Amino acid sequence: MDIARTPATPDGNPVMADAAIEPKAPPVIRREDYTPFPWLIPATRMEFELGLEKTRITTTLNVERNPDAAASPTIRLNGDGLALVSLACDGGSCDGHMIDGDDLVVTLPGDRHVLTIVTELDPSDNSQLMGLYASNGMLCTQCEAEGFRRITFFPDRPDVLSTYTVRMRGPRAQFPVLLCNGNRVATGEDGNSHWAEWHDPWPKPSYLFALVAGDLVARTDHFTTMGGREVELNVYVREGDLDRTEHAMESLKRSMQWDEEVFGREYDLDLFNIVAVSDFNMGAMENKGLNVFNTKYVLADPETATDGDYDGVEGVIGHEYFHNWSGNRVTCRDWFQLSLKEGFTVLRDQLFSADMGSEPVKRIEDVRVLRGVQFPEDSGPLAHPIRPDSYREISNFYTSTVYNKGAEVIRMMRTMAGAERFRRGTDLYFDRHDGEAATCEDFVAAIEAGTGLDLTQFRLWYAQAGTPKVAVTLAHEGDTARVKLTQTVPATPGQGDKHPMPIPLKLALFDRASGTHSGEQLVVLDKDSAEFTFDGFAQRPILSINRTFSAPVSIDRDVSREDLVFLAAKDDDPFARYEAMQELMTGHLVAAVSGEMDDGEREAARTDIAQAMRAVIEDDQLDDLMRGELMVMPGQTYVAEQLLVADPGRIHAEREALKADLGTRLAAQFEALYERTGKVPFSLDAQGKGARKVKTLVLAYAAASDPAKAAELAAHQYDGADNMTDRQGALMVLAGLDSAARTGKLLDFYNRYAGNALVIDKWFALQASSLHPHAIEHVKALREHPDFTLKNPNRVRSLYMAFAANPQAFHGADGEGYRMLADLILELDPINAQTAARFVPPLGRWQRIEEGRAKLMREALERIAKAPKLSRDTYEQVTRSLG
Ligand code: 0A1
Ligand code: ZN
Repeated sequence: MDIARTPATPDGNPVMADAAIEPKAPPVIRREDYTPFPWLIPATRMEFELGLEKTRITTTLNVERNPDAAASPTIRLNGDGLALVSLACDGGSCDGHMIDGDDLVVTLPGDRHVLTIVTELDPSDNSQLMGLYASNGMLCTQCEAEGFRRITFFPDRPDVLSTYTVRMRGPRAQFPVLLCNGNRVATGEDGNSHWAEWHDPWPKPSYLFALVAGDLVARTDHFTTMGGREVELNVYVREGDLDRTEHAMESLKRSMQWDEEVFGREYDLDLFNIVAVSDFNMGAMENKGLNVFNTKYVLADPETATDGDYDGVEGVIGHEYFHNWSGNRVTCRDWFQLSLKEGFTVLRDQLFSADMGSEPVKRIEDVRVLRGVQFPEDSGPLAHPIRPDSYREISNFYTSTVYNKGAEVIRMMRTMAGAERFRRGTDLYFDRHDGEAATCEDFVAAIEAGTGLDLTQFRLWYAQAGTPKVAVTLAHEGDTARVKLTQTVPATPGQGDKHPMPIPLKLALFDRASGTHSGEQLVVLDKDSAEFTFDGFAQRPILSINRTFSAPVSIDRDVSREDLVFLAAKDDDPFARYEAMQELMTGHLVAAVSGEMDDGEREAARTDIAQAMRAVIEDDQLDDLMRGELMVMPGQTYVAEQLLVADPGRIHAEREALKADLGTRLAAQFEALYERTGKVPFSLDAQGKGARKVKTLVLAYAAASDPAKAAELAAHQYDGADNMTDRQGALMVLAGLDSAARTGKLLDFYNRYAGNALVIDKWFALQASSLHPHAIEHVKALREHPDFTLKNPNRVRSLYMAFAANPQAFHGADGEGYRMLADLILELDPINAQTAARFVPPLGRWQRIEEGRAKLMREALERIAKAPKLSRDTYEQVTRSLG
């Protein structure tokens, strides 16, 4: 991928480089420049002559003028690195055509034409994994966002919908399975070759196109929809993986059922195929009727997958399936509207997973991701609204902001309307826009009309970036409590001045004497500041606020440790209990790191935290899954986020010190807990999962307080494990300790699972994320390991994402970690630009890190920026990160 090419704006016209930008800067695409495409493509026919090294594609486009767009004498067909073999118009030569940058521009005199385009590719040479590529001997495609233009010339934008008929032909022995979108309508044999023709009756944008050819086997099942349609379901994998597909298939059937029950959405084809591929840039892709998945989100059995992996498979299968309506039947007008499908679909998958398991635990997990990943994004140089205003490379906007904050924004509408009224809104949205390419505004307007809410001011959530901060004070006088709320929306790049947003906050006031409250209320803070009054409190009540995390804001409340201890033990909202525990620990860590604490204060805080943790351990009303959440310490990034400028080394040290202190104070309680949970037999239900979660947490505390004992317990847990969760948990703890068992167990793990790529990924990741003081040296050695390759995104992520998230290793004061990441980015960029660019954000945190390290982080970014040739992806991320 070369940045020198000239992409098209959403209106299909070439972009002139902004003179103010240095010459190598790729152009900026702006949301406000949208214009409809001048042509419609009612039908597309494609013929593929398949080969790993040479694939020839003949594409026939029926084009006609778009009556709703300004007329144009030409049609611009996007291409990306394509060689045009031949072009015909209406069966003969064209009046005129030219190659402009990577695009093909054809002069079309009439109102209707047929264009025939032949292109030729080498899929085995496609390491970007966009377009048509080879993976493990099979051929597959990835077209979102702009990959279709690497297959053929086409108006590669989501508002051009076409009906596709595809014939694919290839050697039978090499590609016994031939798959595409829609239904298989014909097949045939031809000597050693065979072919299949597929027709997708649903008009779709090019980003939903998919094709797969390979030697695959399938788990097959069926689902009968609520309207009585019999759907054949297949999960395709490589031969040896079939016995690890049961969970994926069950998750698919549950997703189909759930979407009918909760959103009234029914599947619309007779076939639904999932294919697992091992080389994939993201998690999975919702191509119409043919979802392509990273193997990580398909394959699972107890021996090789953790409980987290099981949940991941269920969640991602649900996510891709739900896109069939939120994304495919109603798609996006342009890529600025990405959150229209992604925010909504993430919310749908979150609600699904909550219904399949524990609702509060799922909520806590989702908030942890939001605060650990999205909040830092929102407070850094890459901050952008959930509906961005501009981009240079759209792949850089598949972000936690668009996905996770996007989901939170829609969740707030649901909270304000209530689930039932919200459903009326989504029904109306699907009715109004079925078959269309819609905008975020269309979605909000439908929710507004369906629910009766006035969302005028709420629309600011789509336009303004930055995490709002809400300061909360509680005053008490007579028998009245007054809660004062004040919001500030921080300035973000390109957005200096912010307006107040409507912030729905669920709250409850606990009576100090009875320890109960008289009902939860929803207040909406829609001004800079507002006061809410509550009567009937003889004593100052205890405030529980932002219950269930009703708004994606950070709360700055004036609360005593004593009240937090109360809430951690007694709040009837499980999320609020979790929050109180987190706040107790975060408050202490922030004060300790800031040096605002004397020994007496430190002792008092630690005593309170231990008391709260002890209550959690001993509360027999809690299930272990929830207990585990209450025992988790706040993450390093989350603590850093509370500080204007952080010293990663100090945060790490204080965090480990608190862990050790709790491990010591609660040694007896932890031991009893470990013993009880150790007796719970393996099962995939909540009891089994909860026991495993708690067990490994206890080991992690012990590793800080009593490393020798932790090493012994972990080695024992490792040896006796009958599942991956226990085995990986034990090995994670061992990997961080300088114990004799460390090397032996790491070696055992490697030998035991050699050849299983997903498990070997874990082996890389747990060493790269370990607390071991020499973790950085281990990462260097692993980079040279024969199993490491830059060609496989899962492998690269398993080593380097884990490393970049390891505070001690990555943030060493000498800057070696930053240099290593910069080296990786430079080396990976020409191979896989999309994946390379995803490693830039950890370096972009420099503004929030102490001076010495900040300088070294900037140097690393500057070195990348100076590279003579950078992809558009990495160029954009690096320049934005430098600020
Ligand atoms: N729409 C997919 C995400 C996705 C985006 C780009 C890709 O290209 C490499 C792949 C997948 C989803 O939300 O699941
Ligand atoms: Zn998605």
